[in-house]
Amino acid sequence: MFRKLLLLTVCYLCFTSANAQLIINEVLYDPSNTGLEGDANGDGVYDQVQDEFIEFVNISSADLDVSRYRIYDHDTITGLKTLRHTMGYNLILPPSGALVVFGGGTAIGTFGGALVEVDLGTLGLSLGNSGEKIFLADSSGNWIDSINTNALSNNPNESYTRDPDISGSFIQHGSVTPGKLFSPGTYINGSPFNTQTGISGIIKEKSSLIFPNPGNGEFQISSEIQGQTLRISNLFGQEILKIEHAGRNISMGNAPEGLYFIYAAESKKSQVFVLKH
Ligand SMILES: [Ca+2]
Ligand SMILES: [Ca+2]
Ligand SMILES: [Ca+2]
Repeated sequence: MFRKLLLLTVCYLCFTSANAQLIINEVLYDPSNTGLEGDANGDGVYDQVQDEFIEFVNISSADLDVSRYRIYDHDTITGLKTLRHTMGYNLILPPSGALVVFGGGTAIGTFGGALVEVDLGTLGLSLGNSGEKIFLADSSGNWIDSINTNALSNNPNESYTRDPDISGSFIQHGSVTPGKLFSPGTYINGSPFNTQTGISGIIKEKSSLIFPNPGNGEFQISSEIQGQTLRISNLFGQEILKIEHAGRNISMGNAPEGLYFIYAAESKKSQVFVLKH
């Protein structure tokens, strides 16, 4: 009987704004606590907060800037919406590109080339296992999408995903692919949504806003973004440097070696670059 229930398409309550370009496609609010079954972020540790995730997909036909989009849930006690996560800067999703937000920890894996965010707070996304309403808002606070997990709340120990992806109703992931409990950043079958999504895709754009790249901390920027406000962030969306009226030369100071995004606000130009010391 239980299995039969799993196979039923679950009725759910959600709204999607008529103009929504970003939709909720998969939610893991109750990762399995059996061994490492629930280790969705791939860091080798099960954590009921850190391994929660929400997967979003850009359903528009154009690049979508999802910087500073926000995730809320509905507090059943106060009746108020509670902010759970604010996206970082420089998050540009191509058409059909996916974005995954994990509750915490370290996201280890390719996740289909999706953009990946990790919440840095101790509470993570705090997705309730007993049902709640989860909301997505854009950077201006407009409500974009939501999902009501009350109809889904049966301690599933796996994600709920749209089936078919993007257009379908939410059902338990393992009822589509037995034994596969979630698919952050990919279709249910593991295929990437858009291979041009994420860091590898951005690098392939061959943008040359900053050079030399890789560099050793002292860079020059192209004339097309000079004079603009530049934001430089790490791969977790944390802004580490903001430069207003940028001149030709920029210094990364004591920033550690790694990959960074540079984002020019006025022209909405962005590029990944590598800092080496
Ligand atoms: Ca939870
Ligand atoms: Ca984990
Ligand atoms: Ca998925």
